[in-house]
Amino acid sequence: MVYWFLVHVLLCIVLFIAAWVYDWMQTGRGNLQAMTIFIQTLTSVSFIAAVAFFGKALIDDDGDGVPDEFEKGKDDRK
Ligand SMILES: [Ca+2]
Repeated sequence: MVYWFLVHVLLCIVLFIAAWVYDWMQTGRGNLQAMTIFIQTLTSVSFIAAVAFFGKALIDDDGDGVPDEFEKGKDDRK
């Protein structure tokens, strides 16, 4: 599920850049306003926090398919 979300986000970023380049080629000039908003979004606090969260969620040391971040507290209940 984490991988699916990451692939989805990456696909959207690649799609945006591809569409932006296509628009540049079609109109002859880059849409700097759209690119500025795109860069602002990528460097926003919430996006950085999301990337950090998914980076953590990808760590699964015991290999049971459940990210270790989501297993926190599980051992306490035993
Ligand atoms: Ca695990």
